[in-house]
Amino acid sequence: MTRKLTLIAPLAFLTALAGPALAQDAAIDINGDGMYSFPELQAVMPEMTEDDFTLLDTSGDGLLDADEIAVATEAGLLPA
Ligand SMILES: [Ca+2]
Repeated sequence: MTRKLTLIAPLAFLTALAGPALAQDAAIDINGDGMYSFPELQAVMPEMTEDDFTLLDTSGDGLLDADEIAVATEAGLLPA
């Protein structure tokens, strides 16, 4: 029992540490590339229009990277 706990504690610590780096939601980022495409976002937010997406995609590469997702999430435009 004690041995099991000593294994779990460091794992929980690592998970907490990795948390903030993983800003992307796996439920949205279907292909797991760490970025949101318009179809991926529209699948979970049907009200999202291509114009909305273009506003969020400040670099204009057609994908929302971690920085763009963070800005949109802070602005309340994407689910946290
Ligand atoms: Ca982009």
